[in-house]
Amino acid sequence: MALVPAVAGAAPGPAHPSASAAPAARELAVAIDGMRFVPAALAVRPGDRVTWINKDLVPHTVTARDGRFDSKAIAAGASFTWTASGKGHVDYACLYHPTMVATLTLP
Ligand SMILES: [Cu+2]
Repeated sequence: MALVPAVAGAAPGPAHPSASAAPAARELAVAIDGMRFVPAALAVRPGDRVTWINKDLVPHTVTARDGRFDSKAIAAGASFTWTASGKGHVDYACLYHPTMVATLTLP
């Protein structure tokens, strides 16, 4: 009876995707609908274009608490676009309706 030496497994590991270069900027949309920002939390990258579309029948604003952007009044059916920049959390709100709050997060 021959002893067969144990052979360490040599299965190849899964292929790793190569690290990609900087991703392309994206077009992202946030609906203003029913007195809410949808989605209320959104991860963005510098260079992404974020467009808020007011689907309500009353005007709203998209106003960053740190002053990074302020749409002024967005009429019913109108929109506002901001090109993302900076870092960290950007809390924003509607100046007319203080319960309308949301956040963008940058890396
Ligand atoms: Cu509002």
